[in-house]
Amino acid sequence: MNKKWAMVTGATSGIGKETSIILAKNGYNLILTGRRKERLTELSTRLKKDYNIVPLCLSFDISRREEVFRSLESIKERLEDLEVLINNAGGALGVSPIDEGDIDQWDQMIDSNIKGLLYVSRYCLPFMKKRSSSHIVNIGSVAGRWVYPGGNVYCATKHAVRAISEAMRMDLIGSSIRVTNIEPGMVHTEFSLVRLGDEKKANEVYKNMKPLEAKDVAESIYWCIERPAHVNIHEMVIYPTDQAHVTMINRN
Ligand code: 8X3
Repeated sequence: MNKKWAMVTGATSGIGKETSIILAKNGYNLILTGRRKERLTELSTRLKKDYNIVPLCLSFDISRREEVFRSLESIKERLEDLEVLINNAGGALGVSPIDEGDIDQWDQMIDSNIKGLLYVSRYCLPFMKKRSSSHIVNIGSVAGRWVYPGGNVYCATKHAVRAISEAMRMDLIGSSIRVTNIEPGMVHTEFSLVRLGDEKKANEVYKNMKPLEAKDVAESIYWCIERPAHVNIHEMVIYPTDQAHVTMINRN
């Protein structure tokens, strides 16, 4: 039986949820975090039923530093065993041009996608560093490599995730911690609904094309984690076949 412990932030939906399922299926013990407590409980019940894994669930808002540290502090003995950290929480809000952007949305993206990732990593890394092997997987985006109209601040946060991933690798060399930055293109999750706040508009995004599913990305994450300890996949860009570049989509 695999006794490894993994933590997934933003486990309540999309890529985070599918990654949690794949990890549970493969015998990982899990620490799941998210804002929506009921969804964490629902997922936890499912994982117990299907895979006999009872996750440790922590409900907090990743953008609130005190909340994050208080929650992680409450399970700090468990973090001694943490081998895999999936920094998945975050998202996009809005597509306004930069001169019309909603500043609250900017703050929220910066606070979750960058600062939240840093808070969790900063707390967990000293524990992970003590292990003979461990792995941080940051969920970046193709928006962390290329910018597109209306992407402005969201793209900036994902560029930051890429920079942080590179910095982590440099600062942690010699510690046996692997760092992978996963960079998906269009994935069919709540992503567009949250970003646009409108179901009809969100459906338009994926109209007449076949996007990635969260499970496709989760399987790729799992593949990276399962490489031997001396193999570190630095970055993985995953587009759907119908998307050749951030703004080039086949809808025929
Ligand atoms: C999600 C991909 O292209 O909508 O991060 O920015 S994209």
